Formats: sequence, C-alpha cells, structure tokens
Amino acid sequence: MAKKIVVDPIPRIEGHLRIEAQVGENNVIEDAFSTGTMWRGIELILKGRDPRDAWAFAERICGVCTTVHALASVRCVEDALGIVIPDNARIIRNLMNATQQTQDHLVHFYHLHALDWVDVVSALKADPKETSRIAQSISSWPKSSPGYFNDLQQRLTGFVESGQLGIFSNGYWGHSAYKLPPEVNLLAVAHYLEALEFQKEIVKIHTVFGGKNPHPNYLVGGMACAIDPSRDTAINMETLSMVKKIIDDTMTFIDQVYIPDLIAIAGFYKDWLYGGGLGNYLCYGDFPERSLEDTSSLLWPRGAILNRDLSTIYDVDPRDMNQVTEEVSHSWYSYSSGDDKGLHPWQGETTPNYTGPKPPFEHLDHEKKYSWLKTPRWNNHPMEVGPLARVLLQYAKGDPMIKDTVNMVLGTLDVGPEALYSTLGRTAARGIECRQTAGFMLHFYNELIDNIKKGDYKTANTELWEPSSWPSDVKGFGYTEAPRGALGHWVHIKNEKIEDYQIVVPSTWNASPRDAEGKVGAYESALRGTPMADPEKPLELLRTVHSFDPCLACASH
Ligand code: NFC
Repeated sequence: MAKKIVVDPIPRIEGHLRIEAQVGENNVIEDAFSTGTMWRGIELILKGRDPRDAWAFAERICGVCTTVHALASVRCVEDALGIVIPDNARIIRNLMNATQQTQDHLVHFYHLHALDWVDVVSALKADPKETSRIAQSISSWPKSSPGYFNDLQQRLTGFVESGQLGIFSNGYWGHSAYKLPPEVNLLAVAHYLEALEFQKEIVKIHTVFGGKNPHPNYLVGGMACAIDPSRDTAINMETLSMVKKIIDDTMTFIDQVYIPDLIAIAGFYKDWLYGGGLGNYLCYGDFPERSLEDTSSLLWPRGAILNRDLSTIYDVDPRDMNQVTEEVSHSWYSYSSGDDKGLHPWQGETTPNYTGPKPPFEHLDHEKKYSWLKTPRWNNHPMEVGPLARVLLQYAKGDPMIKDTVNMVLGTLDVGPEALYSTLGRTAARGIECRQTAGFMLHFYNELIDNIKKGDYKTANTELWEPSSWPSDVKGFGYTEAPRGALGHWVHIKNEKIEDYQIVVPSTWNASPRDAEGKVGAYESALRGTPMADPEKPLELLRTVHSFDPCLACASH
C-alpha cells in the first residue's frame, strides 16, 4: 500500500511550501501534491493606490528576488501610461537585474541547494591535503592550501563537538544518497562559507543605483539615481570603479569557484537523472537592448517549448487574452462567475476563500482545493519557467555562448543533452546562466560608461508624471525574467488609481496545484518516479523541489 509522506516547510528561507507525496512499495514517489500554505494579499493592498507607488508595495513581496517585482511593476505602469524611459534607465535596470540574477543563483547553489548533495558532517573525515590537491586540480582559485582546509575542518569539528551546527543543523547527514567523498564535501563546505561572505559584495551594486538592498528604489519614468559630474551624486567615479571591481570579482568567483564546484559535484551524481518533469518551458524574455516592446532586442529571448521538442519554438504573447490564464479549481479562492475557469490577468480576481481543514491536520484533501497558489496555464498547458527554460530556449535558438557553455558542461561530465531534462540539468542550467548574467553585468556597465562619456546623464523622464495627463481608463503589462523564471504584472488604472492589479509569479507556475482537468504543475510532475532510499528522510524529494529554487513568498503573494 502507498505510504503518505509530508514535508512542511520545504524551502530553507523563502516561505511556506508543503509537499505531500504518495510513496509506493518500492519507495518510489507515485504522486505528489504541492501546497502554498501562506497568503498575504498584496494584489488587494494595491487596489485604490496611486500607480506610481505600486512598485514599492510589490517589491516587498520578497526580500530574496528583491528587485524584480519593482521592475515588473514600473514597467507595467509605464506601459499603461505610455511613458518612455531614458536609455540610461534601461541600462541601469538591466544592470541591476543582471546583478540580482547572479547573486541569487550563487546563493541558491551554495546556500539553498548544495546541502542536498554535500554531507557537511562527512567533511570532518576528509584529508585536508587531498582536498587541497583536488581543489588545485580543478581551479586556480587561490584559497586552496592544505592549511586553509585544515583550519576550516578544525572550526567545523568545534561546531559539531559543541552540538551546535548552526546554519548546518537539521540536515540528513550520513544519508546513503550522499555520494561525495569526504574531501569533496570539505571543499564544498569551504566554498559555502566563502560564497556566503562574497554574495553580500555583489548586491552593493544595488546600493549604488538603488540606494539600498534589499528593496532598492525604483521610479516610474526611469531610475531615482542622478548622474551629474558637477555635483557629488551617488553615481561618481569612485562608486563606478567599485561597481567595476565587484563585477570583475564576481566573474572570477563564478569561473574559479561556482562552475568548477558544479562540475565536480555533478560528476558524482551523473546517474541521478530524476526530476525532469513537464517538458514544457515558458520564457517572457528580458534584458532589452532597445525597448521592451521590441522583443527582438531582448538578450534573453521570448518563446515556449512543448514536450521537450527543441525543433519548434512557439510565439508567446502575455497580452493575448487566451494565452496566459490563472484558474482556481484547486486553490483557496473563488471567482465571481461561480466557476473556477481560467481568467486572463487583465480579468483576474483575487478573492480568498479558505475551505481546507482547520489546523493542526494530518493531510489535505487533494480532490478539493489544497493551495494558496493559483494555477497558471499557457494555452492551457502547465509550463516550467526558470533557468532551465531560458537555457533550453537559447540552446534551441543556437545562442553561441549558451551552446558552448552547455556543450562544455555536458562534455566534461560525459553525458548527452537528455541529461538536461532532470533535477541535475536544472541545477546545471542555473550555473550556466549565472556565468551569462555576470557577462551581462559587464556589458551593461560598459554601455552606461559609454553613455556618460558621451555626456548623456539623463536617468528619468517625468513628463507624464502628472496624473491629470493620464487616460481615465487604461491597462498595462510589465514583464521580466526573475531568477526563478517568467514574471508578469498586469495593471488596470481607472481615474488615476489602481482599479485592479494581478501578478503571475515564476514560483506560481512551478509550484501550482493541478488544474480542473487534473494536469499537474511542474513540481508535482518532477517528483513522480523519484526513488527514495528512506522515505522517513526524504532527501531525494528535497533535491528535486530545491532544484526549482522555490519561493513561496513570491508565489502566493
Ligand atoms: Ni521570492 Fe521571486 C519568485 C523570483 O518566484 N525569482 O517573482 C519572483 O523570489 O525569489
């Protein structure tokens, strides 16, 4: 008889995700149900407000992807009001978004996902000399002496002996699904701690252009930072050289630490090819070289792939009332129509209606409503969004940089392209993409410097700032690719105020419950068929769900 297991909560930092899984006799997951257990109502909080303030509320949806809701929000209000931003604002937004992606991917790999593959306690048994030899054989990163690893091991031993593992507590240490030798575990723990220290450097870029992090400042019409060499503004020679140094250090860290670690760890798990999931991928695209309307100028393209068929790329139009919809047949909301059928976000409704059991409870009834997440669909298909979707789309389109990096990673691991359709493929795609976004940081930095050299200092356009100049009834759409995937904000502005605001989030696409036809979401699909060594310690389930980098704070907002 199938056993039921419950893992709640799942993410290490971002919000409330519960998975209930049915596990068969042979300890293979037969079915899984994904539940968002929290809701805050940001869409309702936005109603009736000045649309120019929306970004500041929307950005507070999440402190992890801490710029992307502000970006999508200013873009959707500008779209509605016909505001064109200056070129420097486009460039600074791109630079801030590339910074966000890069920092977020680094944090995900080391701090939110690595411990699904790395056994911290096993690192105590490592020979530091051998760790040093391995480190020097895979990278020229300077922190690699036997003494360095020996010191770290002593510190770690101190933690364990005092019974206080701190950030490393609550792991399934010693689980038989961990495959790394102690020496590689020690190497990975060293880089976990180094990455924790380094990631805070990367976000200093947000403090230069957005005043602070988390939640840097944005502005409808451009960016709220002044460039003016005649005054002592925050953007000056000193801060720009600091930004350049951070970008250089970030590229070095990714090339010398993240990518070699990714390949070294994956090399021990290349047979663990579970978790491929839906095989449908959706991207809105981002990083405009000219404008958001001109989708041919996006460095990350827009498009959809169905059934893992990379030979056909489908056009995507999130303004098309039939393409993107959200339905609530298994979600704790009700629609005024009285049925739960999908609505395009410009017709969207958010009316909470909790019908689940009163806590504490053992299990949810999955025939009924079972999540605070709505169920997004693209042309009625469940879709996976995120780094794997973006890498596959660029691979399918023949982007030379992505093709080379994907081929390098697959070649080094000695696996074929089918390995991409897996938990490990999703994790590898994030590393490949992180290398690309660090390159974008440099690209947009150079573009900004060129503009400043030409004497172009303009960062904001406030011509349409006066509400009386706005149309009385208008709708807008703003998009971005957040670290976890395609993000859309849709606004309806009436008589100078927000009439309706709908947000469809990457983690909602991936973590959604099933739809009225029973089609499962991306997490639910990816978990099916996963074997577990010990269902009481569901490490393999965590691996697959963590590979999507869940953020439930965003997903149910
Ligand atoms: Ni929070 Fe966000 C969620 C991202 O999916 N990326 O919409 C954005 O969080 O991390």
